Amino acid sequence: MENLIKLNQMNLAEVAKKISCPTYDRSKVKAGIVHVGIGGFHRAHEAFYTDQLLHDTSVTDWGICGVALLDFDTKIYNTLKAQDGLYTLIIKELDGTLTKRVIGSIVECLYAPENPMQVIDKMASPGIKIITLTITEGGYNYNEATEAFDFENPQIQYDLEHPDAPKTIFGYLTQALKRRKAKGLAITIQSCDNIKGNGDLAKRMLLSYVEKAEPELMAWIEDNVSFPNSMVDRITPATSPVDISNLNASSGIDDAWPVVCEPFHQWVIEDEFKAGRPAWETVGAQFVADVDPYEKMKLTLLNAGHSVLGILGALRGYTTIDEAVYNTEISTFLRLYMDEEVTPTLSDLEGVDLDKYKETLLHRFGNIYMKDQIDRICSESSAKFPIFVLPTVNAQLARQGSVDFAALVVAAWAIYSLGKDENQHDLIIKDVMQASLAKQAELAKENPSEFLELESIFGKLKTSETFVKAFTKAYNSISDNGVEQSVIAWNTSVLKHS
Ligand code: CS2
Repeated sequence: MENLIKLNQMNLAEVAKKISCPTYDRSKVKAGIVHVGIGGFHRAHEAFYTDQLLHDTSVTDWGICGVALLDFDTKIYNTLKAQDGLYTLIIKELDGTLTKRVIGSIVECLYAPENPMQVIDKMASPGIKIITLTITEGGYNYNEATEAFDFENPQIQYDLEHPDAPKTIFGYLTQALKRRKAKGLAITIQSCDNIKGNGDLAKRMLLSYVEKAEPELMAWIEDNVSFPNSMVDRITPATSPVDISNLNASSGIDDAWPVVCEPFHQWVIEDEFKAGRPAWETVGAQFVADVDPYEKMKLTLLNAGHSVLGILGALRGYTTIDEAVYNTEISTFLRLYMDEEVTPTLSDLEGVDLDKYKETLLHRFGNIYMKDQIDRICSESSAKFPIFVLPTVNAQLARQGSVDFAALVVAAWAIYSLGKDENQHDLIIKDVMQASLAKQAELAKENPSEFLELESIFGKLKTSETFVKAFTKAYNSISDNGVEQSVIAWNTSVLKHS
């Protein structure tokens, strides 16, 4: 297309004639935050909140330095670098309107594989007060079976041997903290991943590594580094080529990688910041003493809800989440799962209208303009199920509540792991444990509970007779009758009693 204006700092005044842009002076904004993991979610969430803050107030010391940590992140780094950290956020409203805005809060970008020391120095510099992380659920290197840090991971072993050129977040943080200790500079490390007690886990995993790598840092970290827990929320599908071409054709700008998201956004954070923090509450974040109830609610209802729709929908041959929602049997199944199995485990949510929350979730999932990819939702399910679904199963087993709906979802995942949907089309499975999942899925054809042998996912679940029975029944039902008929049978079994 001709005459598109490239989105970058030099062209910002021209771009601003076409699309809403930052009006604050970006050249005065200094990075006070290093953020690791500059994927879509960070750019739709923390960077969005921070952009609003820079907009609405006169602060200049809370810009973001975005770090691409993995080789895999080359493309996003190159794109953001070429655009001086600028990108368009496209909010897909429920009525189909697109609200577009150029976000300016990422004022620096670094690519760790190219120059690890530059990243360590940046993390250790006095201007940086917070390091935030979106490194995915699997990124914390936690092994569900041993309930501990996974020292077997070859990358961790590499980092222990190459402290000055690490590859993992643990190597980077340890070296940065070593330098901060020498300068007496406290800091906050804030996880923004979907994990219950994300700050606590980040701390526990980091300390496990530090104890081996630099034990003399342990006491200093206890006193000088805080790890607030937080709940983060905004559905952010992967940007599609159509999103990019529509934006550029309609606005006349050339943005190589905009981000698309839903209008809803929420951020609940524990107020534990060792070196100060931005006033994110002025732009809608909530600071609370205990984030646990919010996180539990979000992970077990929203994220688990996604996995339910994703796995069942994938087997039915759907490609987007809204397709699964508009299959009323599947959405009824989801609602019953939420009501019958999740809600009884969420007893301590003071002041939250759970019914309204669940209702809102179904509307959010049903946003037909989002086209949220089922592939995205099902990817890395081996890291997601232990956080999103299995805590509900364990809590229900402990209180002798029903696990039938959860068991059907886990059974559907076992069948999904065979790699074909119900129309015999290949499924694209992206999972670091794909090989083991496929192997157990094959064995499960003979004996369904073989799938539960994957201890790093399921822990001791295979020893629960109740769960194994429910799982086997569900597995056989899906194998014999398909997802739709099974879901109908499960729904009916609850509805006829109510
Ligand atoms: C999704 C999340 O990855 C997933 O499975 O459930 O990415 C979800 O969209 C976000 O957590 C929403 O806040």
